[in-house]
Amino acid sequence: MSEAAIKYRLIKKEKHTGARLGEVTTPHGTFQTPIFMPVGTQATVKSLAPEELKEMNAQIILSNTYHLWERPGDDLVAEAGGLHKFMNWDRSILTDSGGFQVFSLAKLRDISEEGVRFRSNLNGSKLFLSPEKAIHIENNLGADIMMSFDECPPFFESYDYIKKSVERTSRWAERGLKAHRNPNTQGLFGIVQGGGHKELRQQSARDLTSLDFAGYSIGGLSVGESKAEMNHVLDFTTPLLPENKPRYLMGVGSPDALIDGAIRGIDMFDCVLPTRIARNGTCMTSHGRLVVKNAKYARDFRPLDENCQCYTCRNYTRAYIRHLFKADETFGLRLTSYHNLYFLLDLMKQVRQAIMDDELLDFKEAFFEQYGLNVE
Ligand code: PRF
Repeated sequence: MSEAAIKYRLIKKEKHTGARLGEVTTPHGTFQTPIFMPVGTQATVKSLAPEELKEMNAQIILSNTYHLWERPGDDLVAEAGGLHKFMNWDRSILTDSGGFQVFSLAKLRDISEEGVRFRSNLNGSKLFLSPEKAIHIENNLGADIMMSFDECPPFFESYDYIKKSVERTSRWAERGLKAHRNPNTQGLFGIVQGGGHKELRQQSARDLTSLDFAGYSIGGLSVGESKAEMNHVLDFTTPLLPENKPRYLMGVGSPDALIDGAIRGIDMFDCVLPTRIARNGTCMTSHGRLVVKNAKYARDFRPLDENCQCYTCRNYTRAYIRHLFKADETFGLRLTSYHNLYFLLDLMKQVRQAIMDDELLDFKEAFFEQYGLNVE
C-alpha cells in the first residue's frame, strides 16, 4: 500500500458554526487549519526572505505553475532539485495549476476539450496547456499540494455555459488524476466550480468527490461577485465536501472573508491581497486599513498597529515607513509586506483559538466592530 502524501486530521468542530480546527500533514511538515497561505507566484513571496516568513510562522506558501513553466521552466526547477530546494523553502508548498492564471492573464484563449490555447503574457508566444501538461509541470516542480487544471468561468456567465464548463472541468480533473506520477509525495486537489448556481456546484462536487482527491478546493469565487453572494455559495457548497479532507477556498484573503470562510468550514486560504496592497503602502490593522503614505502620518511616531507584535511594528514608526515610501526606498514595501502577512497569519491564529473556545461568532463580532465592518 502506498502512503498518501497529504493527511488531514479533524481536531474539533466549533459548536455554533460550521468551522473546524484541523491539522494537515504533508511531506514537509504539519500545520494547523484554518490557515492563510502567503503567495509566492515567481518562487518568491515578493520582497521577503524565507527566514522572515518562518519568523512570522508561515507554514505553507503558494506558487504558480503557469509562471514557473514559462520562466525559468519546470525542467530547470527539477534540475535544481525541485521547488523547495530551488527557492530555499523547506516547509510545505502548494502550486496552483495554471488554469486560473491562463484565464485571468493570457490573451486570445481558445478552450477545447483537449485544453487551452493562448498567448504568453511574457512574450506573446503561442502556448498550450492541458490537464496532463499542467500535472506534468506540477510533478516537475514537486510541491506538496498540487491543483487540478480547471476553468474558472466568470461568476455571471450563463447557466448553460457554466454547466458545460463544469462538466469539462470534471473530465479534466479525472485526466489530471490519471496523469499524476507522484501520488506518494504530492497530493492532488480537485477544484469545485459552478459559479453562483447551486445545482452546478452540486454537480461539480458530486463529480469530484467520486474521485479520490487528497483535498478539495472551491474555485470561481472572489471574481467580482459580492461578499454576500460568495458566502451564500459557500453555505451550500462546503457541506458537499468530505469531512476527512482539507477544503481550500482559492484566492480569498480579506480579513472579513477569511473569518466568514472559516465559519463555513474552510480550512485553507491564499491571496495576493496582503502583499499587493502592502507594496503601494496600504496596511491591514486591527482598526481597518491604513494608507501609510497619507500626509497625516508624516509626524506620527506610532507603529502601524499598536496591537501588533510583528518585526515592523516593534521597530518602526508610521512616519519612518511613510518617509521610505515617499523616497521610493524598497525597505518600506518590505516592512509593510512583512506586517500585512503577519497580520493575516496572526488573525488565523486567533480564529483557531476562537474555534477551540467555541467563540468564533463573538470573535467575528468584536473583530468586525474594531475593523470597521458591519456584521450582517
Ligand atoms: N481556479 C484556480 N485557481 C484560482 C481560482 C480558481 O477558480 C481562483 C478564484 N478565486 C483563484 N485562484 N485554479
